[in-house]
Amino acid sequence: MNLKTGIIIIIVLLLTCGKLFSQEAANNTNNKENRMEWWREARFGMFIHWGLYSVPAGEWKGETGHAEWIRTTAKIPLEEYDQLVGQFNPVKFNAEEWVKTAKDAGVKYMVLTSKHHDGFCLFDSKYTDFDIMSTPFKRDILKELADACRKYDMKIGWYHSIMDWHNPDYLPRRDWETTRSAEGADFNRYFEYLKNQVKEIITNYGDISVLWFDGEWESTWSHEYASKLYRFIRDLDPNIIINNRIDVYRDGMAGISKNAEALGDFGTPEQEIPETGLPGTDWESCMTMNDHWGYNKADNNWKSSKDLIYNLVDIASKGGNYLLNVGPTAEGIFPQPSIDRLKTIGKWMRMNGTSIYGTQAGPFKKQSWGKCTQKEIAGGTRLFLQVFDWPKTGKLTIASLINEPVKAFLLSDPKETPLTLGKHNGNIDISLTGSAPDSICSVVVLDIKGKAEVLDSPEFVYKYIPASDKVEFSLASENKNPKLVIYYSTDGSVPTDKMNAYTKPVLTKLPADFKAVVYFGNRRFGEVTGIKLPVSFGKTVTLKKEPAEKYKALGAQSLTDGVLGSVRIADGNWLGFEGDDFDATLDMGKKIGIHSLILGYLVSTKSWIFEPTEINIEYSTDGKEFKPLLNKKFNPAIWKSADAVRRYSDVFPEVNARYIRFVAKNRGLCPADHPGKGGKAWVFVDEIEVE
Ligand code: FHN
Repeated sequence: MNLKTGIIIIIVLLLTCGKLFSQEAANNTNNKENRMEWWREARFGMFIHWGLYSVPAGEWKGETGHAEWIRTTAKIPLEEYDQLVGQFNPVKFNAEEWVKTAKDAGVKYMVLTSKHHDGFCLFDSKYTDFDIMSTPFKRDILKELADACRKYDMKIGWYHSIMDWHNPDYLPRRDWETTRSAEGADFNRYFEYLKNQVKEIITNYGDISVLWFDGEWESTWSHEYASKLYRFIRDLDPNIIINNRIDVYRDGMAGISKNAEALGDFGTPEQEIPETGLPGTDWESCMTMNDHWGYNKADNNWKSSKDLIYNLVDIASKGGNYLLNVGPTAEGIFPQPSIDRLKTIGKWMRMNGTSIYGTQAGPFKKQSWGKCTQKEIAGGTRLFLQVFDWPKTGKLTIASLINEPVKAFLLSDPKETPLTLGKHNGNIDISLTGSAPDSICSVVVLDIKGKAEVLDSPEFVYKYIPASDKVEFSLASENKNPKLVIYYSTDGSVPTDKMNAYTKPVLTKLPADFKAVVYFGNRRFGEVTGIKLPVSFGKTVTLKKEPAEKYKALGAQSLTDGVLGSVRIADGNWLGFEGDDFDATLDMGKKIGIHSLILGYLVSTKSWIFEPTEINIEYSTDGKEFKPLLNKKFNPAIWKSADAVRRYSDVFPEVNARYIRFVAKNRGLCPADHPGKGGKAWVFVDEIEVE
């Protein structure tokens, strides 16, 4: 064969392979769109954590804080834990009852732990005796549940843990299992065991819709193993939906894969809901009803039905699925508090489920009254306005929507009686006579022309310019809409289209009172936005002691960045001090007259964060000699309070100062009548404001 012919053959082969590869990639994408269709419609699933750990029900040798992790958290030797096999006899288990309870709650799919980290299998496995058939119960739970699901048109999936604390070939051992040798352990052999059992659970029980992997975080698991397992499963069932925990790229509890090659059909936020939607990403927030996944008889910290419905609505409004967990008892029944909540959710879903099922994320970043989902309809869009706070004014205002409204009615009104529509400042007003149809969340339907188009209020960023001791306001993102004009003011007056049109960053002196408003054409649109910044904004703060590594925000500069922390302790704004006082000195850069100040702090006693026992403030012109300015003492005995962001503020006769020293004294230890008795107490501080 001459060189030319050889080259031609190679080119043809490359082109053919390339075509085949792109065809396969295209097929896989099409497959994914097809297999995800029901899941995206479903929006609401039930997680079930059940196994040997349900027998101790969270208690071991007097400690009651355990659950499905009990073998590890209570450091139970294998032989002792295996005794539970003889005690697991869920005589009250009735798969049809479970499925009917789920269906009545509006659940569209169920995911049961076929095997959790402890390695115990709720199914009859050929590859181990550490399974349900070795218990007095001797019935295949997966079979009974799968059959019941099919009978009631419920999708079924299995949670399956990669990590396995029982199989001798799984590595690593628990660090406290010092007497359980890893000699002879062969992880590749464990991988074969894992594949064999995955094949059992997805081929022995009819059509299985979801594989929910977990326990993928240990060093022995890898993208290579994940790829082999993924290929193995896809060859067995191209339509089964697989979560991203088959692979190793999940970003912790936020649950979203942070790598383009990550395998899995959906992300898995755990015990949290993303701040915003994640366009183009399928995701499902899995959450407990109380504080444990597996049954814990002492855990009565149940979320209210209102909390659970809020979560369901919030998640759907961001385009995600809600996988709500139930931890059945060792007898095989759902805890009554779970049943009660599921009933309340079901009642709400029977009236309002069309605002959840088959919807997409709403078009708004935020609406003050609640959440929103949307569905495409002929000639336009149907918005489901999920109202948590029923307007006392009788008027529901929909800000920043450009579309023409067509009609509105209460979802609870079978006659769809039209509600009166009005407009002001570019907002749409819907008149709501009478009381809220639902005490938790009432749904107003708003049909609009075309695809929802939202004009969010302009987002300004601001930064301190030390050289000029001024602040610069600039748009957070370029304004791409030529019909949109932003007007602003820097003296606190309400901007109109007769004043400053924003064309470039605005430099203004401190204190600043910056306001902006959007005009669309000649119409004002949405609300006036803005921020007030004190003379202390951007100024340097020196800390006597650095905050704890875990709660250091952006360091001292967080204290004058104009952003006050929230009740979410991990919101990245707080400076946290464990056992130590907060002691900081603000440098105003020059001597100025001051007459008032604010110091923000957080109270969250369940997180051991308490009110300071004393706030002491001094001032100085030279940074050496300080004079007393303010002192506030608090009563450490009165520590019980709801979570709150507090601001100690005071005014005083004007003094000349360059340096102001703030000390917030830490109580030191948790109170004797606090669960953390004797543990180190925290002080959380944010945002110093001086005028
Ligand atoms: O360790 C497990 C835990 O027991 C539970 O199964 C949750 C549910 O998603 N997943 C792991 C913790 O992230």
